[in-house]
Amino acid sequence: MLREADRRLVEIVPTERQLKHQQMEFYGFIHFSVNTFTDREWGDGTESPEVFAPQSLDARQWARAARDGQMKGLILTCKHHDGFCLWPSRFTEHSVAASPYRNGKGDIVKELSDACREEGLAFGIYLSPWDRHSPLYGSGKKYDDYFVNQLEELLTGYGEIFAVWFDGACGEGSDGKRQVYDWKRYYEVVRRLQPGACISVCGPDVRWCGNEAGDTRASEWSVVPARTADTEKIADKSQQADETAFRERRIQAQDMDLGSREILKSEKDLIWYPAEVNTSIRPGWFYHASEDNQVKPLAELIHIYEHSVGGNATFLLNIPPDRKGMVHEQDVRRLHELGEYIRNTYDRNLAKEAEITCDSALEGYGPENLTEDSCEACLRTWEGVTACDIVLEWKKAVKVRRVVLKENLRYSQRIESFEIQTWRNGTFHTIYRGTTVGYKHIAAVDEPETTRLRVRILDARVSLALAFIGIY
Ligand code: FUL
Repeated sequence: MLREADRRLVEIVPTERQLKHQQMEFYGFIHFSVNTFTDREWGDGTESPEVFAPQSLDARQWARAARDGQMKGLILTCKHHDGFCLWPSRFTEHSVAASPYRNGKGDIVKELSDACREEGLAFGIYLSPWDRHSPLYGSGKKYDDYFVNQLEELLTGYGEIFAVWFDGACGEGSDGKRQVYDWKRYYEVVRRLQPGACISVCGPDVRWCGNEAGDTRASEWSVVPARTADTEKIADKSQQADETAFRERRIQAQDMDLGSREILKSEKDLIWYPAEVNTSIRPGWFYHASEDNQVKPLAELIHIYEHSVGGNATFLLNIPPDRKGMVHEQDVRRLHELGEYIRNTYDRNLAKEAEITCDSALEGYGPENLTEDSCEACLRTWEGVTACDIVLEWKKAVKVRRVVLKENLRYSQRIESFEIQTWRNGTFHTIYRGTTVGYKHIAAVDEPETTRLRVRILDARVSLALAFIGIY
């Protein structure tokens, strides 16, 4: 049934750069700085560069571990809140150039960006706007100039950048001064120098999911009120002090629903602003030897992966290198297990072996398009047809553990509710109920044997544009 109010919702679609970013699905965070050596989470900016002394740093090892875990890119904390730069910035002395690392000749941004390219990974940068070392912090334009200079170094010296991650954390300078960031200017610099890069968190392209514990929303919408991208509000909700409790906090109840019809109906301005789920493989963002035995269990990582990538979000998992400059063997092993799980689980799409029919697809946009995983071909229905049945039938019974659905985001995000059913004793039984689909929904089911599976789309906005079905 067509609801007139839905029309303006489906007009909101991703930019090409947002679409490309969403297809990155799963990528890694590298937190590495003086904190690694002082055993802290937030440095205060007084650390001597002398402490920064990794003995056997191997960026190739980080990139290989990430690739083995099925990640498609890495984002490096080029400068964290402590202000220490992992590249020899021309605008400060507080960098690797003043450290014992490679006798002051090192450049970790270069090492990692090269390693990423060699391993076929995309490379992204994290540059903390909050800088506890710089005496310019809190001075207004002077600090902005400093920040922009550093941004320019990073955006011009290291090849293609896929993401620029601006943190919303805290913001107080050493003497209590606060900097009012010139976000507009920062964004212009990124757009000018790296037009393909998404600006995440305190930025217009990718939305912080609202917690650091890996918690996800059951219904994650990418069409949300424009005010969700307000940097002041993002900062308010970000970490205010260095505390474990914050890292463990889950999404607050009042932030669970960002994009239902109910929420959007009174909102004037809407935007496409997809979520990214960020968490660390260990309790902390930085490496602490005391956490070597607290690497997240495989089951937990699989859960987060399937509820983020498979819950209409991207997944940014932090893997912090240790003091030697290596990703610890426990983390390497866990990444390998996760990668192996993903490779094995999603290897053979049983939908390709089924006959697929749909009761209400448009001509030229039929169910035969559903096994090709792309935004080019898709299944569509007439305007006003907001429900449909897609039936898959096999000659020989199959075991089903995962059902993957994807919408064609070029037509926005439409599905509101669906069910998955299988055939038992002559009738269909519901084995799964879901709400949103968006980029991707992974449904975990446990169906021993079936010859038929039915995906029932029960409600959608205006019409349907389904890109893909995967049965595993
Ligand atoms: C937070 C920071 O304060 C943490 O140290 C970490 O970088 C995390 C990804 O973002 O806001």
